[in-house]
Amino acid sequence: MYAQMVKSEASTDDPEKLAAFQARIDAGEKIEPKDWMPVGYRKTLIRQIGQHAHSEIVGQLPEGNWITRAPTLERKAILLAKVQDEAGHGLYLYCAAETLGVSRDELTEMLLDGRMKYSSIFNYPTLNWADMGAVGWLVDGAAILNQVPLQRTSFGPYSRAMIRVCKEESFHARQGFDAIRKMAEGTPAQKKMAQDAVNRLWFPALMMFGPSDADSVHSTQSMAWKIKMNTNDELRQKFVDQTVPQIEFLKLDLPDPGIKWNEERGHYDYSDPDWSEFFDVIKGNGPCNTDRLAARNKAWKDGQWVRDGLLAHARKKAARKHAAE
Ligand code: FAQ
Repeated sequence: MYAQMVKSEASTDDPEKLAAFQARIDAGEKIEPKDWMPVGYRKTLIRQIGQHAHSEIVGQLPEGNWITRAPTLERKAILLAKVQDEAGHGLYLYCAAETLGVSRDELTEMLLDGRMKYSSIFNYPTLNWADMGAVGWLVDGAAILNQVPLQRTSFGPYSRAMIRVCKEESFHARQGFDAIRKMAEGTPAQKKMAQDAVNRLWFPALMMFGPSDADSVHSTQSMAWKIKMNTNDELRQKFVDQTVPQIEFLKLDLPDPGIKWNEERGHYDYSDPDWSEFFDVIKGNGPCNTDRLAARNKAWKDGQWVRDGLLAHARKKAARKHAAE
């Protein structure tokens, strides 16, 4: 259905409509699902919102893995709430994508058979409890920096979903910082775990913002359409500038010897992540890609009877209503 829809729309991209559409974007108007939109705008949104939704859902796995091993009841309750929130974020985003004419089932199938991506960060393992702090602090911290500007994105349903998501993400980042702070201020062994978590997750967190601007395929068009509000490197720099003082506050060592304050630029210099590793991970060759997709495929298969039951119930209800009319 999605492929057919995109094909049938291609002919409508006439220059006058395109110019009028761009004028609406430039004037800061929101585009709503029933408005005319260029086929590329629709496709880009489906790709980005879909990938974002998948990231929220797959992103539950590395943390969900630690719910049963949280060190206290309080930490367990917090982590459980956070992981549930991520499921909710996925649902808001799938709903926003559905307004563009693609179904949640289609999106899920594209994730499961590898046609759609999810964030590279979730292909790294979470090895100890300090990783739960580092994920909340660094990964949700990076996600927030990307998502706050997206509250102003041009597509109405995406923008509104982001407003709800951002409220919860702030709590996620704070609980992560609190958990890592406890470890960093703890016993030497706990401090070592915190340092190890930061060292391992630093570069994968930087990669979340996407390839360098020189290698970003979509940024120019997406920014013209206000599907993206900043370049990848702009947000990455913001993340480094915000996070380095936090690492220093925690009295942990900086995870990159290249981090240095640059007076002239008014920003921290830092080393680039290993971009060959990034491209390898998004091709499916990261440490956990196979496990993550296997877990999602299993969940989809195991849930078939629930979907069948719900559909049968809905059909029965509709038939009863029809008979009564
Ligand atoms: N991972 O041309 P660009 C979260 C791909 S939410 C995988 O620069 P674009 C919350 C990109 O798709 C995290 N692939 O792409 C949470 C493209 O490939 P394609 C998710 C990546 O779209 C916390 C190619 O590289 N957030 O974490 C990545 O303009 C804790 C070229 O790149 C969002 O999705 C990557 N990191 O910019 C949940 C935010 N980066 O499709 C649970 C919305 C790039 O042509 C627990 N998305 N690629 O084959 C965006 O802002 C953008 O899509 C970017 C990428 C900035 C991610």
